Amino acid sequence: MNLYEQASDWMRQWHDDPSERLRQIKDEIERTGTYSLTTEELCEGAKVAWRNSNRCIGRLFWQTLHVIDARDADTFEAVYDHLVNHLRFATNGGKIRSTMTVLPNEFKLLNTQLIRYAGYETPDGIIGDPMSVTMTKRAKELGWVGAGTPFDILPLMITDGRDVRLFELPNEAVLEVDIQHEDVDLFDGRTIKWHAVPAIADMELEIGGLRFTSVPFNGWYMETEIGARNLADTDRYDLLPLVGRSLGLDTTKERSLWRDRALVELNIAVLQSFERAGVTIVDHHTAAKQFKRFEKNERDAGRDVTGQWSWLIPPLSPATTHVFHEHYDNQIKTPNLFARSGCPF
Ligand code: HEM
Ligand code: NRG
Repeated sequence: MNLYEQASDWMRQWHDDPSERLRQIKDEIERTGTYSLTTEELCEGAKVAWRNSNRCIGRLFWQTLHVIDARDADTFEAVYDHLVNHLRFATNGGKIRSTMTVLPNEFKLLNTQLIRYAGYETPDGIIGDPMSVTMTKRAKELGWVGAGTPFDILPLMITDGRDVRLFELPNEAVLEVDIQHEDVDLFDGRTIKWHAVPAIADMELEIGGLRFTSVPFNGWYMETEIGARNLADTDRYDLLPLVGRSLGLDTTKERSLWRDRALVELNIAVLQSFERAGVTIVDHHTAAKQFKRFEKNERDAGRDVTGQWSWLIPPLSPATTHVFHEHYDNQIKTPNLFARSGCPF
């Protein structure tokens, strides 16, 4: 499809009578080779892009996305201000709001998420998040000096294609939650925490054939993302052996299922801690039920539900949710969110 056909496909999805708008777009494409979206078209497109995100179990709430049109930001400082304001608005003291900020394509973020913990290679192994080792090296090359704790927040790295500039996030804009189990000290006195807001910064938004390459967005966490992956994976914080020992489990025999028991208690600790701190989080059973309502809503609206099964199933007790027993068609509809096409480094 050429650009006009893609524009036409999108305008027909939501305008009752798109003919006048399509005439304008045709004219604009003939004159300039491209066209621009109104703020309303952009905001609606972003919501539909979430609705079409096949890997996302949180899509019931697609209509509640807050979209901030920041396409007019024209300096590094303006971009940085928008990003900090995004985090403040989205965090909302713990009552998390699903938010997307659309920045101009001239500026790109090198970060994969607005908030990520650094990972340092040391002779005694990695300190912090192993997933961030490359990003941390890049920040250090640019002059950043981290404190060296397991939970140092990486600075934002913003580029305009020529320069890369570093910006520290203000502490007050980054809400964090101490992870503590109500009944057991799972971490032998160590401080383990996670940030409240997952804010993906490395995906591109496509609407009507146009690509928006700097569109950080967030919702809230499902507990398994933290408790069954970030803190548990052997190539992330790898905490299951410590948790297993703290629970007094026999970690010498696989058939004691100590990993599985440790995983459940770690996920309980994540849920209890976020709840205690007044920070929005969803457990995987509730998320699956919400996703079932989304599937029904979509069918009722006359739309086919698309999904990517291997991403939709939760990594903890998947077969206890309906998602595991369902088949999903992974057809890609647009508008949608796509992995970043070019490397911004
Ligand atoms: C992926 C939950 C909001 C778009 C995911 C995943 C989960 C999830 C559990 C899988 C992540 C993984 O395995 O790493 C939620 C919840 C939300 C939410 C609980 C609460 C409101 C949003 C919003 C958007 C979105 C607001 C976009 C506007 C996506 C996309 C992916 C995804 C594009 C795939 C990411 C990738 O390919 O790496 N979501 N989500 N989600 N979600 Fe959501
Ligand atoms: N697993 C990643 C985050 C991926 C997206 N998850 C969400 N998205 N909940 C992690 O940081 O653990 N969201 O927009 O809410």
